[in-house]
Amino acid sequence: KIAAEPAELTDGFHLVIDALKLNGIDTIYGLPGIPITDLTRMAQAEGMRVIAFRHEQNAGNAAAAAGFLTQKPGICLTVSAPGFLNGLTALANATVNCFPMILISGSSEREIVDLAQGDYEEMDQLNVAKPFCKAAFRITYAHDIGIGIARAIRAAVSGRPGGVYLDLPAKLFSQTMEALAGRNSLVKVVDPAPRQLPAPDTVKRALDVIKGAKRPLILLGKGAAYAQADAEIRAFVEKSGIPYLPMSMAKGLLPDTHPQSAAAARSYVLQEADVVVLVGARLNWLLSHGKGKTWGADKGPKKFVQIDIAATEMDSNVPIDAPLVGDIGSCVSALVAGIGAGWAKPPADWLATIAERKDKNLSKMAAQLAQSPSPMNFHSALGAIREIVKQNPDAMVVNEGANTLDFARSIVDMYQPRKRLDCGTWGIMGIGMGFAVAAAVETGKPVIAIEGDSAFGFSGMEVETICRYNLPVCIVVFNNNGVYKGTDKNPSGTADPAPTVFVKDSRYDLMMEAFGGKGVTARTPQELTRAMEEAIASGRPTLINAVIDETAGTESGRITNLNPAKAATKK
Ligand code: FYN
Ligand code: ADP
Repeated sequence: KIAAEPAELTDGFHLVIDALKLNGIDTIYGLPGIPITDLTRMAQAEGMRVIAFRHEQNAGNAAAAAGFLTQKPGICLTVSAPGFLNGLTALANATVNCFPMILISGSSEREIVDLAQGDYEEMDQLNVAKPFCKAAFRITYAHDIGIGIARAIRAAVSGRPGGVYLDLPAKLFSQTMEALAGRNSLVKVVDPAPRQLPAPDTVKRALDVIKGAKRPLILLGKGAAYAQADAEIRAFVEKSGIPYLPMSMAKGLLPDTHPQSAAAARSYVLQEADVVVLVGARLNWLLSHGKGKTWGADKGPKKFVQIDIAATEMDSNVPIDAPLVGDIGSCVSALVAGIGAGWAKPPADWLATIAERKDKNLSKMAAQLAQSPSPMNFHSALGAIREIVKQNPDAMVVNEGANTLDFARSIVDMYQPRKRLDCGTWGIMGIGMGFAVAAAVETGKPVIAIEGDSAFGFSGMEVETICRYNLPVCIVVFNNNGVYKGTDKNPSGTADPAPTVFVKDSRYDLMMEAFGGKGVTARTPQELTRAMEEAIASGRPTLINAVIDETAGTESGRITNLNPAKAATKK
């Protein structure tokens, strides 16, 4: 008698990897540990790129940035309870920013967790995650891995993109099933983010509102950058002749040097425009909720056209006169199709006044950039970086901080779409090194991370990760000895430093040297330029400790107004 051949088996580990690969996901950002250590090893063995971090929040931020750059959900893989919670901050941030991402966490055994019997890293992760993401799922059986991952992918990228949590209990990984049945259980998601065409009457309404404008303005947000509808957006701007204002991560969608950019006349155009076309930008705090002084409340009502994939975004802060619900590519194409012969460009006096305001601000900026104080201030250091980015327009720029963020936004021009990653919708610190790693991994281009010294502290340990994977990341730390500035004193007479100051004259560059990268201290724009040129030419991980005047900088940069006033001590 001949014994039957044992059937070839697969297991939960391999089904997870195969399901991701089948859907074109080739990179995992994560941090190994119980119960997903072997998953990271096997994923690498199966040809996936596994980027292991030193803290899950940074891995999560990397996954989020990868999602923004590629339109595929970035994957963050973490261990249970504390690792999961660390990743959750990034998941929440991805959701708030509309970046597609999936946080996959190993979890402890359900029956023990649900009876609160005290498992290793016990936590009801699925329920904890729910308020912080778009959707949350748990997979209990190996044969559901295919459909579970398909569901997570579609949830992350369809409609308004965002974060998805996927809970994988430890026992799932070692479950086996026949290999053929396993293969058949996998799902390749068909058209994960279907186009959503705007209804024709909504397009007509929008065109009518725009045609009625005397002082029209287009406002491009990071949704427009995410949409990868670059040619359509350019056609809309150029054919309509309407001036445009980019939100920070929409910079470069059209080059910042474009004659129609009104970035340098921001306050003026927000106040004066009578019709505003929002393209993938929300009227949240970054846009003063669409009302008040910023929007020239005393200058008469404005009309809004809003393009967004999320219907519920309309009327969130002010009434929207012409909502255009659909994907940006389809909506903008429909508008372009309506701009035919006989389209009247915006009135010349509107364009002329914007140009005048813009020139004034540009000259003011040029004068500031022409100065070279010692020690450097934000302008002189950023002036050097501005030239480097001009010479390397395909480099990725990551930017966080308070003053370092705000000055860089207006000083460092961007020339290509999706090259700028920053603090985003929440205005958070801590995205720096996670975003920088993803920018390097996903694009292969040089990365310039412009970091406030405080901001850098949140993810600084990832310089080891950058060195380990030998990524072409050049970090410039704007070292002014503290948060906002380095001059605060402790008024109480105790020996403690003020809460806003750091160790004076810190050598952040030595952190990079510790892991084999290149560390440089730059005290002049020339030294900064030289070090950046070398970093880009060599592709070596580099950290430049840029010494900035500790008196430079203002409280909270350009958002000082958000600081609650000291009511109790007010005279
Ligand atoms: C802009 N400007 C320029 C240029 N670009 N002048 C000359 N040349 C160029 N290229 C002008 C612009 O017209 C404005 O002047 C001014 O510079 C500032 O422009 P900016 O930066 O675009 O706009 P503003 O007013 O700061 O925008 C508000 C904001 C922004 C809320 C969108 O501040 C922002 O994105 N903030 C994020 C802050 C954050 O997240 N911080 C992290 C937390 S810090 P005027 O037109 O004269 O006004 C915790 O403490
Ligand atoms: P910013 O901070 O640059 O102003 P926001 O994050 O506030 O940008 O706005 C982005 C908007 O873009 C969100 O409301 C989101 O729903 C929308 N969005 C994202 N992707 C698309 C897309 N492909 N089509 C249409 N709208 C999109």
